[in-house]
Amino acid sequence: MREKRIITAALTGSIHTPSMSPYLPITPEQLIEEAVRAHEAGAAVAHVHVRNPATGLPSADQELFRTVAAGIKKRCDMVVCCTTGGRLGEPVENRVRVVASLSPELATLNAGSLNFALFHIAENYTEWKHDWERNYLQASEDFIFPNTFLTMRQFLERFALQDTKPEFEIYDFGMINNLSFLIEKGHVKKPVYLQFVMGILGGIPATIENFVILLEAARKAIGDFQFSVCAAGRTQFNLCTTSLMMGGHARVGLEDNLFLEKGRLAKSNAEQVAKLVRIAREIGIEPATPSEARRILGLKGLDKVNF
Ligand code: KMH
Ligand code: ZN
Repeated sequence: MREKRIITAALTGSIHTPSMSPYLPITPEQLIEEAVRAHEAGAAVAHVHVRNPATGLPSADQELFRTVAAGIKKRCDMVVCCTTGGRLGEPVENRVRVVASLSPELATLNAGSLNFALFHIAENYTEWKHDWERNYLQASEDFIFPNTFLTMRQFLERFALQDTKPEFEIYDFGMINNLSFLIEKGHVKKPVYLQFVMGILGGIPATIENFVILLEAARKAIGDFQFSVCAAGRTQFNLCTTSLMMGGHARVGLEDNLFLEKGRLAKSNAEQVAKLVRIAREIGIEPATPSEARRILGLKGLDKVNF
């Protein structure tokens, strides 16, 4: 039997802006459609951010989250993984609200603070569809993504109340220590699920060498765990393939990379999922179904969400 691995589709995120690709999903209808197509291509998990449907500005609106999560649930049994990273500058309290309101099976928990810089991406574009886009990106030159120990502890308390599993986003080495501390103090139950987020300016560069060392450091500090990787931009498929080869899961999607290959925009999240599934099958790996993903990650089940 082939090994089963979880593919996550990060549908839209809060980094890319509408001017960068006509294929970036914005409205709830587009997000739902993208999730369903990604599922058909082999993704078991949809990582969900929402955007203002009129402007594309990343949003923390609970009704938008509910519409998207419920719309996905109506059409397929994917695991919905809600963001608590939100968008640049969103108050911490707003970011975590989605856990209490939707009680998802899985949600991100960013495992430390970092400079989270996107201003350099703005240099590649000259024409903007919306007024907010350029300023949003440029403001990140002076932005710290805040995830203090207090924030992490408070987020974990909310997650525990809902039995929502945290997906720990690890952007650099120090965050492994943060997580190990939270486990030691009893704030986090094992087994944990780690998402290595590589290639953000402010975090660790997305190289295979760095990934191997990160993984080794995490094993020393935490022991056994489930892990996945996502990588910004053109390193996406190299790192995802490496993760599959090293026993991990992988996340693709337009949140992390707008391209399918150099110079060719991905026309959908599903195109990226399908590419990773082709690679996976070549090396004897089969994408996990949502039920298999639930078993692998130990999730509470789709009947226990509130959407
Ligand atoms: N787009 C970054 C904020 C999250 O959503 O919480 C990485 C991320 C984290 O996916
Ligand atoms: Zn995200």
